[in-house]
Amino acid sequence: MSNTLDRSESAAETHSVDLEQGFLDKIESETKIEPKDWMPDAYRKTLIRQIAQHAHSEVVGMQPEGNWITRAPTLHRKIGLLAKVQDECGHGLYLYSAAETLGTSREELVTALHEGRMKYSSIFNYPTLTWADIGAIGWLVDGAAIVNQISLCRTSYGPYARAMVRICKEESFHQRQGFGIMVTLAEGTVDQKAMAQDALSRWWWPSLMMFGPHDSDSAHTQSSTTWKIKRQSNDELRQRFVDITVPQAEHLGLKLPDPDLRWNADRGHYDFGEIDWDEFWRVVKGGGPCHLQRMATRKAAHENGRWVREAAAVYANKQRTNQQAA
Ligand code: BYC
Repeated sequence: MSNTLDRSESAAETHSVDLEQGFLDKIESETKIEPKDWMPDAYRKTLIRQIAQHAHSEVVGMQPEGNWITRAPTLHRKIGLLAKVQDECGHGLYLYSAAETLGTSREELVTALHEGRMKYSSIFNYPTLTWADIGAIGWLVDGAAIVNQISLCRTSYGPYARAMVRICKEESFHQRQGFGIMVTLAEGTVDQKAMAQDALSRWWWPSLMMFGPHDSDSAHTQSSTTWKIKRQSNDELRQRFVDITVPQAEHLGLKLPDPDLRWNADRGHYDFGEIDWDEFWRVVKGGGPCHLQRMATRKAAHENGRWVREAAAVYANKQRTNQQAA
């Protein structure tokens, strides 16, 4: 009896080693991992955490910009902003769907956000005080998001990688509409240029924080890199963003709020000053200036949409029953 047990335990162990090796071979050969493939629990958990956090960021990220839809300065700007905010909602939906392929549900993920068990990006905890903030968000926040997400188009999990391809196309439109607003303001009156400068000064450091802590303090980078969920580290992507954005600020004739920013010919990159990591962690842990407001608005929107979800579920059931009866 005990021999039979030993044999079946050791067969199970061999099977699990084979599965793990098969998974690692796929990662090594750049074959995407698909929902029905075997994957280690920790890989699945990391993906659910990151994809859901990303989805929550897109949805909460509608709030700071939504704040300016009724006050956009022209009809043209209003249409552009409306389309952008709608796109963010769509990104959230693709991402929740990608997370659901890992065996969780949107309801579970949304509840975790509402109960403070999941995060959204630190950047959406800052207020949008003037119209120039809409330009700065498009230029810097979507610009940072593109740098991060272009890299994620090559992530190892198929549904996430494919969602990223589509999202990146839309983000590049967002970045251009934001930069376009900044160009108009920077070339406008003295007051308009000052407004653009003020927005840049407030959004610059929070945009750098979007890339997460230094690699040395990043809890997940090592395992995520091994599994090719992350293709570049937080610091590598942050540096890339700085290198791309400094010449754009120069083109606008605006000043980045960093006295330590300078070209380093030896490194072939811009050096930049130290991020205020106390502020970063305070915001990540829920101490950001707009955190309570963002969460209250999100929960109220969810509650107000309950009847729509219920009606959609009843309708879907009715369709299913009709199809079965036919
Ligand atoms: N904010 O080990 P680390 C958009 C957390 S939306 C908050 O480096 P990881 C847009 C991190 O979760 C774009 N938390 O983590 C929408 C972890 O805590 P937990 C949003 C942060 O995952 C509307 C801890 O700190 N983009 O584009 O390896 C309008 C340690 O960090 C942040 C994405 O979500 C942060 N900034 O790397 C306009 C991209 N940074 O979970 C635009 C997808 C770190 O252990 N996500 N934390 O409790 C990623 O690429 C990665 O998750 C990160 C962090 C690079 C952000």
